[in-house]
Amino acid sequence: MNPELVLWGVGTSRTIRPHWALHELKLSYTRKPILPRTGETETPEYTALNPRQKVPLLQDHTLVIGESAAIIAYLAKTYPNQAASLIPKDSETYAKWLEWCFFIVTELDSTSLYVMRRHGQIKGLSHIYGDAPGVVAQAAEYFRKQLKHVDAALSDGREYLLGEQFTTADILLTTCLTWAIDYQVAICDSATPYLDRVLNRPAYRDASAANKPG
Ligand SMILES: N[C@@H](CCC(=O)N[C@@H](CS)C(=O)NCC(=O)O)C(=O)O
Repeated sequence: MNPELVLWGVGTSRTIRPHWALHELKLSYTRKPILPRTGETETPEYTALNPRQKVPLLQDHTLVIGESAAIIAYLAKTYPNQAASLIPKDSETYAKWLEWCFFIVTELDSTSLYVMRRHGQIKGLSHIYGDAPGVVAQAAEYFRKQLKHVDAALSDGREYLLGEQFTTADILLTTCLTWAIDYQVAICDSATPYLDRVLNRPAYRDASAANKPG
């Protein structure tokens, strides 16, 4: 299938994920730089596409797909190229990839960082969802506890989360690590050289530019 890709959404740790995957896979796409909580996700045009009124969202011909982790997994499966496939081929590594992706999205993102975002004061949305300093402190502590599993994996010196291959799990992990740093949550030691490696990927730099509003 020839890609005809349109990506909606910029400006957040979630929206950069599909921009990054698209750049890794060297796919050209139309960028729709709408932002959350500006009313842009609530227009009739966008609501018809995504009744959940969230970004990011990808259109590929007639397919419409939301959820950042699902979008990048879809792109990886559908549009691998010789330089990058972003998804493991053999079934054992594929199973571990699935495990890491779900772990990162549920434990690091939704249960920890997003709770801090909703209820915290640092770049947070407590004016909408309520101020809850105790909950925010617990979420940060929980993030640090869950990060020990990442630390244990990266401490064996592997280049990427699944070994030698850079995958969408690295995109998810990196965006959670930079998000945590932004919230002044200390990350584990092994994540520092890891971040140096992944943040220097040309596709990441291009995606950061593409993820900027405007
Ligand atoms: N689990 C979803 C979360 C999407 C999400 O919450 N997006 C936020 C921006 S990061 C949004 O669109 N918020 C709009 C709103 O709440 O009005 C994903 O990873 O794509």
